[in-house]
Amino acid sequence: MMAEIEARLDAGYQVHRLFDASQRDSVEAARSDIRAVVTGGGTGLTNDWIDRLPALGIIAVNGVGTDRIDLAYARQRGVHVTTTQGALTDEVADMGLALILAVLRRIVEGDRFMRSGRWQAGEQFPLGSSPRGKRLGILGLGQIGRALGTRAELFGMAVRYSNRTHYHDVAWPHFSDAAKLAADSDVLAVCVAATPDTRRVINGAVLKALGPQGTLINIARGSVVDEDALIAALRDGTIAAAGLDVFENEPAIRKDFLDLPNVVLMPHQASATIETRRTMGNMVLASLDAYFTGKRPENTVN
Ligand code: 8YV
Repeated sequence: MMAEIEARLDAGYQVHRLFDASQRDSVEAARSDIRAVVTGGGTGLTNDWIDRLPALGIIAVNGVGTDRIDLAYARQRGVHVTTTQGALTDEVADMGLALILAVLRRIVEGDRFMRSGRWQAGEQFPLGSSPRGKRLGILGLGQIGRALGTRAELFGMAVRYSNRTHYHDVAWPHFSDAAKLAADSDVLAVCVAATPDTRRVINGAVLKALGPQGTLINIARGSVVDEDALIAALRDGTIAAAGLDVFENEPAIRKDFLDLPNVVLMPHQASATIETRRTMGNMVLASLDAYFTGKRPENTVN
């Protein structure tokens, strides 16, 4: 979290940092008194930890993903789980669009080209491709998927989506599954929540359906994509390119990604702007404040 948010946490609470190995002993000593945990969406809290904290009453997630928390178990234990729902929608959608443009317009490749002196040496840079007229398939039409679709339309993209619920308040065509959506998309953007149902839903068959001109964008979670299949598809031309903000085993990502020229990589930064992280931090503080003053935190999701 931002230093200013951590400072406010420290001012209001006695904080033990579970991620800091040097605090292991003090965390252990305080374990039975710990009443709240603050964590990230991609980090969560295991049931083992929930069991090890008998006084726990709230897990405040600095994010919207709850895939690393067993919500039902927390509920059964009487533990509120809160998120920063709504706060990061625009930021994450912006990252989706940024990755689309970065791939189509070869932004990162251009930067590498310049730095290696190839432009100066008279070499031609390859043409990019236009978003206009391209079909954008959105897997998961939640708040973020919708915000990405709205942006993409402004860039002339033709939006379609696949989602468990078929929404009638959007004019975008609905597809019943990821493979059908991929087959009718030039760019496939993964915006779906990570659940057991969506685990590795982007598999070899979906990538094959996306095809050799296709681009995969992932701003959701690494677990939604079969990374072996993705690496193979990027390597053998089954798909053209990818823009990825999330990975299965963050931050220890597969080294293969680093060797692939046709992928743009970001270190899980979609919500990471000063403004949005400040809003998120304030929401975490508000959830803690509500809990510790005996109110039901507003953004409880379980
Ligand atoms: C954050 C996220 O990067 O909201 C989520 O689920 O993954 C991201 O917004 C993460 O929560 C870090 O705190």
